[in-house]
Amino acid sequence: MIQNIYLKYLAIFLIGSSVLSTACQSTGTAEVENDETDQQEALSEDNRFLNEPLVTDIYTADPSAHVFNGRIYIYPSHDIESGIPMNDDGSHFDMKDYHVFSMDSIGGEITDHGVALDIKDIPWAGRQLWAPDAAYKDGTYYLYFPVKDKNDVFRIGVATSQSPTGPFKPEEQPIAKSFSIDPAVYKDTDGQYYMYFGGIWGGQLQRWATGEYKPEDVYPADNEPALMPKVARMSDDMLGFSEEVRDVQILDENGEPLLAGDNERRFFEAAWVHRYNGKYYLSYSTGDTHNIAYATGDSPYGPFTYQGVILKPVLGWTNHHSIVEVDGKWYLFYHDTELSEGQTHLRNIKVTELTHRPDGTIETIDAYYE
Ligand code: FUB
Repeated sequence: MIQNIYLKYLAIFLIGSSVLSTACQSTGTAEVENDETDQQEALSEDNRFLNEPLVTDIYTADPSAHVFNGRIYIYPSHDIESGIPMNDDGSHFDMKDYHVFSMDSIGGEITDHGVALDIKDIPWAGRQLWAPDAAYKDGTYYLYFPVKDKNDVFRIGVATSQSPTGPFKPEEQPIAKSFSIDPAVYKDTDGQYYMYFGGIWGGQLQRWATGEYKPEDVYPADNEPALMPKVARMSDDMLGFSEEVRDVQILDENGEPLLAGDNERRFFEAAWVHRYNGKYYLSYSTGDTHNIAYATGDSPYGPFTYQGVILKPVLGWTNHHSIVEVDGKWYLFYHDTELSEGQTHLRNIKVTELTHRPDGTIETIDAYYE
């Protein structure tokens, strides 16, 4: 997950130059000290963050926001200092529990409801509780979460509660036929629920290209279609899939799949779906180019056609978001690393308004202001 040289380019970005995205390739740890110096300088020169952290006493990331019974609930990752050195598999993201937060309105006081699920209570879990999501159906709240199993393979689990804030009781086994990371569960207007998931690199999606797990990291060539996020309709009991997992196609303006070498636009992780004016919007992180991008389509299964960038790179390496409507306005929940002054694995959640233009396109958000 981490590519240290990004910090150097981030400093350039902060003082007004463009991010050199194609240069964001890992060169190991030799440049860390210089990179950190650059970032400190960038931070001290001009603190121009568009929004403030919502939570300041613990580190939080990957915010999945929902409105349940008129209240806003946020289901984030809970970042901690793991002491594990950074690597491209994201081993330093070694999270152990989830907290749920709530607010009665955007800008209102935020409540931390404490630990909602602890890794020690998940019978099949090994390590690394990554980005979760939640859903509600028929009186039960469902928390969906990715975690490595005891063989170090990411799977997606589910836990249930009668309360949106938990505590959540995990099922004994991961969701059958689930794999990789970043579950996002979307409820369609007809009452059907769909789970989108997947993430490359540390998220292991590339290991499932054949439909079975292979421990080698094999990626498509640059001129081949990129790895796509996955989708499956949820079963009535919300504890599993009711169909085979499918690819979600993301197409370019010519109707061709985005290519693996199209790092500026192709899917990396953090899929999210919302519906606006009858269109389905699939948004996601482009990972090593650090955007939240989006594509639109006419069905929850896609295909989706690439449209543009919702959120430009933030302070930190990862970019991960959710989009939710609250009282007729749309909001983007996201994270950056303002509180930890740029430490990639110590993030903080934020929220900002999102605007759909009359033609349905979304205004690009810059997480810094001029
Ligand atoms: O928080 C751990 C991982 O970092 C998430 O699962 C990814 O989406 C990235 O934000």
